[in-house]
Amino acid sequence: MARLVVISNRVADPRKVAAGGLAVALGESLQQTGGLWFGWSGTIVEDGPTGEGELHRHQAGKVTLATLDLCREDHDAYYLGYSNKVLWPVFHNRLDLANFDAGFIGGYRRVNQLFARKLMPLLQEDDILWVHDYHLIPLAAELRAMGCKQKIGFFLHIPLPPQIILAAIPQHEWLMRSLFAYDVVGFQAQQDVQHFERYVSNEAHGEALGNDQFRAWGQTVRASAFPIGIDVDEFLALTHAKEARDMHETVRREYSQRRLLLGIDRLDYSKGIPQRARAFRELLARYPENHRSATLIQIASPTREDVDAYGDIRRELESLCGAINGDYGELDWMPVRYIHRTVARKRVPGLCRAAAVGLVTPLRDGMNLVAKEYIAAQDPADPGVLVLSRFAGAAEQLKEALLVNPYDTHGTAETIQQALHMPLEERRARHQKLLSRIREHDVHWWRRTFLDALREAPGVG
Ligand code: ADQ
Repeated sequence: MARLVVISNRVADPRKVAAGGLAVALGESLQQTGGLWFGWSGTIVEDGPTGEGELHRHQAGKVTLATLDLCREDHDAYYLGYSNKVLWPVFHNRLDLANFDAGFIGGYRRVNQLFARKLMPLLQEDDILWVHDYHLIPLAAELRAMGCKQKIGFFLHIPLPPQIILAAIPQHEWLMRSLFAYDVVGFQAQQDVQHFERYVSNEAHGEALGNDQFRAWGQTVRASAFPIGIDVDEFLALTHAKEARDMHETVRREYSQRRLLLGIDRLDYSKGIPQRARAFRELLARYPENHRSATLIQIASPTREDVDAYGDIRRELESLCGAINGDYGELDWMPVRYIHRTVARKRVPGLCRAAAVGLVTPLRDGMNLVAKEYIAAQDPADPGVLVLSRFAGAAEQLKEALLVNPYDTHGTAETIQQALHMPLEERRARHQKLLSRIREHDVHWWRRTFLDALREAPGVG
């Protein structure tokens, strides 16, 4: 079978149990097939020349990790700038947080060109390449310009916004045109494919040819939804392992008289954490029966702290949690436990299992794997209830969750109350269906269907 080459902004040792969507999802996949994983090393070279970077290679089991240093100027424009101040906010419908500084695009192009230049000599003739996420949209176009004939697939982990929002990016046409240098473009949800189709027909004056084939700018690409999943068996094994059981025990003991609600996220404005806290406050205001009982544990891991909007969300959340505890707390009960930290991955299932309600309420999310992890961690005999935002890609699949509009504080509070009072029979029935859905479309299914589609693509060679 052809060697798999994965390219993503960050590279993680697939043998380590790391926190973070992509590392979790791809690690095991690469380890199984063997191959090359290429990306930024995480090292920033102060005062280094732009468009240059030293390449490092490590062997991690069957996988070669090839990583590249970036100089400060390139890193700041490519990563902090264009990726995280333009593409991330706009793709999550947050034009208000976007900064269209004209200086960012140069760094973004330069780093994509650098990636292409350093990757080319490492490629073998029958490799297949799988590029990940918004940092690297133009990578295939750069590789093709250098003569790369191998099949190249792209997977966007975040949502594709509607045409009218995408068009706010000054370089939107260049970005979308870059996607046509790939053989297969994968999105998380059907809705993203619809946005792609609208853009192609209205903005690029192209057309949908049927069978997920799209034509524009004289090129054809396949674009389909490949919703990412988790490794359900691995997560179940983690759930039953000692660390998770100990965590479960500790939490159960500490909160023995309480009903727990749990949120686990990166502290990102897309995750709707302040909105969730407000819905929880509304629950306490409307239903005093929950006083001294309902307790929200919110674990939010630090992320992208060099970007201003992340400092703002942190301050907002801290003051909100403080206010809720001040208004409703008692000497023997704090309604919100807010923890600004990453929990060890081995403990996450224990926390999930102890929570009567899982709150996954992003304002916008490509998929959201926490929703799937919460389901996998439940005790089938007495499962908790998942409250899920309709704006997460996961909502297209997880229809038996209680879906909410996270902007609607009142509606979300009502749904949380419903979740807290759901009869056991209904909880079991919903959980059983949800579990079979995440089993059917797990991470192995995702990898297989994407790579099958890429292998079957006609290719340019
Ligand atoms: P992320 O936005 O990072 O990923 P998500 O899908 O929620 O989001 O994955 C986060 C992972 O990190 C989960 O495995 C979760 O358990 C873990 N995690 C999050 N916060 C944690 C914490 N405080 N402590 C410990 N572990 C924590 C992007 C997209 C998503 C998409 C994924 C995968 O934004 O929409 O689902 O990629 O494609």
